[in-house]
Amino acid sequence: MRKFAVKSTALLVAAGLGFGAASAWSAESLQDVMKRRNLSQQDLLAAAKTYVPTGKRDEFVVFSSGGQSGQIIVYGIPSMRILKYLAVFTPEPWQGYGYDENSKAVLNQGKIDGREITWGDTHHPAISETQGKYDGQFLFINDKANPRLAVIDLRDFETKQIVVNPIFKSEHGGAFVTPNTEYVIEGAQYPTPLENKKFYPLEEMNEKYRGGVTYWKFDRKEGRIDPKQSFSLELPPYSQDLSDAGKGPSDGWSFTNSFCSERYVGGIEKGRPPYEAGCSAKDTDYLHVINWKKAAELVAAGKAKTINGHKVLPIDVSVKEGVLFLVPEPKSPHGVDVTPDGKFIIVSGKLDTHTSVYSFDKIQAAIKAGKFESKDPYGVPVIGMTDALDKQVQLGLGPLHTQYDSKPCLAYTSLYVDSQVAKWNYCEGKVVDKISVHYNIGHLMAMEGDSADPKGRYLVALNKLAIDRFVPVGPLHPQNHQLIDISNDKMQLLYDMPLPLGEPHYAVSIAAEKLKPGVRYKVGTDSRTDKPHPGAVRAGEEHTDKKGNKITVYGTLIRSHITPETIEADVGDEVTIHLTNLERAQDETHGFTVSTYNVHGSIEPGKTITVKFKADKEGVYPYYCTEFCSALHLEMMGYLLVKPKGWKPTKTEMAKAGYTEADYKTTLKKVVDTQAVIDSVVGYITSVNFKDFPDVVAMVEDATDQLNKIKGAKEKHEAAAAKKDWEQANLWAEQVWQYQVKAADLGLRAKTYLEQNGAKKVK
Ligand code: CUK
Ligand code: CUA
Repeated sequence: MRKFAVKSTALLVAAGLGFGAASAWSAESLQDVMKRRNLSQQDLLAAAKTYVPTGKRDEFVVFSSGGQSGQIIVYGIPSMRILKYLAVFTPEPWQGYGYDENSKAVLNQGKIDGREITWGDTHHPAISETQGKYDGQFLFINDKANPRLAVIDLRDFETKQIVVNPIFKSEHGGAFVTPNTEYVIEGAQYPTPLENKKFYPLEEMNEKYRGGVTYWKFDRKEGRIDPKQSFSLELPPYSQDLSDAGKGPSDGWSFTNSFCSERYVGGIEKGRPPYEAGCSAKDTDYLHVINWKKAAELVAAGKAKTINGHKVLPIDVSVKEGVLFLVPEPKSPHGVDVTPDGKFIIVSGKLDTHTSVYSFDKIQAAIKAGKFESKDPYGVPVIGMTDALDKQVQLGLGPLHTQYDSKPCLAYTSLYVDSQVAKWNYCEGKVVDKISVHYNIGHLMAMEGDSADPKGRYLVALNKLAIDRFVPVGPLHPQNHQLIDISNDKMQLLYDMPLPLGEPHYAVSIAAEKLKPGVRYKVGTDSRTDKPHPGAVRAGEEHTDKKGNKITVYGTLIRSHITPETIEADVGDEVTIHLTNLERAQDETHGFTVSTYNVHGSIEPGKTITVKFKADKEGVYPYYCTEFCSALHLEMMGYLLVKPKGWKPTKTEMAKAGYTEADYKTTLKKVVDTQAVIDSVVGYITSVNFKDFPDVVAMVEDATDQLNKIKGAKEKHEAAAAKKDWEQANLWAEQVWQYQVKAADLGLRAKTYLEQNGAKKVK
């Protein structure tokens, strides 16, 4: 590093930029900047708390729902820098998601009744847990509109699976995981008949419509949900809302709240009062308390019925076997959040100023004693509110969601109507601080704040409206995520971040060091199945097959070359192109597209993808690499030739450039000079402990691959020179140089990496 710094100073001086120029910018003091930009001390403090200097990384990584985009937004804390959008329920061109066959296979799992659904209403992401703590292995998210759930593998941040809920028509109370990610919970929202495509009029709501909650079995080894081992509980036709899994003492239980337990049916066009009037008439709705461990045993013992091929535990069975109970909760409840120790369940009522703290112990005591105040119309036992409540705390107007601090008993609750965050102590039942946010806050999120081991430090307010916070961009505004420092007694607002991708409902955050994604795949991997791709080939094995009207290309990509460089088809042929990225170097992604055929792939090192299309129009279509991968990226191209029926060639030779012996000699000189650079780099690399750096070993492998190709090209230019074919001789000599340049580029990157990462001399 030091050496590098000295060098760059020397460069600056050489370029005529001495210290005179340098002091011109450093002359402006912090005070000058404060004055010029109209910043307060408080602003500077906030800036210092969020600024992540160039080259440094964030402490936490956030996975935010991307709302209606059907994607997930990944950003860092405290910088609030967006790192990536993860393609989940909707096509995403950059990642080739929905434009190559492998990712289409994942999206196709999300078809409902055969219909392709190209949007999603994502609400709640969840990180996989081990003993209630985030383990950073998997991520789940739900689609409220089209009841679906997706599995994302955090080894490569790619969506691997979408499952469609077999009995719901909408869902909201997911994704929430049980403490060891045995199940992913997904609760319904609006009651409907559970049988597929079954019509019952709204007059039969009470009899024929149902809610429910699904427990998707997660197979951690496979990294996939196993629908066959999954099941649901049939629930009364209340609108089930959010869910949370018990942990610690409450492990084995889960909690799902509800609104509109009135089962009111609106219809203002028929003269009936509207939904919002009828659905908030009663003072209380119901918290569903479910013993999922026992429910799973009952399902395994054959007590479930099968609806649409899915195991469903009927209400009467759940009641008889003691796995389902109700507890009244205040008016139009919204959040339900189990405390880190698993002892309490915190619920807020949107139309109530109180937040209710339920005691799991008390609920259990009432169940054991058989002490119920009543039964609901479906026979489900109702535990008296006072028999279940630990306390109620007045927090403010429109309390919604609650998150937890690393310090015991401290919680944060969003106040939608007040546009505030309340910090409060749920053991003592008192508010300790409040901070205003801009504007109506929905969810809020503290670092790992819904796990058994919250990390404190920061909180993000997920505001529903941004109104006037940002430079206007038209009537549709971005959402506003506001970063708040919670490391001290008083909360401090630090930063506003506009999020320009849907209405992000909920977000989860994890300590950055817990995430250890790979940088390359084993060569020939289908990243969507995690299995070897049948179309993968190694260098030298590339070939094109034609059978009838089907053309299959087994190709490769490596800087700056696509093999093959021409694909010939007859109009009407079906073209399948498999492409393997042979690179081992980190971040050497290639993209691939064929002009006007609406295909695109993002092929990271080692990955194999397939694009497929019908060459249904004659013509000449360039294909090329879409990532600026190297100095000769623009040359990373080829042609798809779609020939009309019965076409015959008339000209059989390519035009010549007219290279001479002198050109050939110049190229040879260039080759010798470049070899000297390579030798010096190789000398350095082998003089240090490069084998201790896996990234460098990968780069050396790539470089060696390139250098190994020189022999064949050299034989060709020497043979051509012997025949005085200077055209061929010069071009093949140029190709030798190409291989050298790529090897040298990798070598220099490896050298810089070693210098910056403290490589040590070896004898
Ligand atoms: S919900 Cu949007 S603010 Cu879908 Cu979690 Cu509460
Ligand atoms: Cu590969 Cu550009």
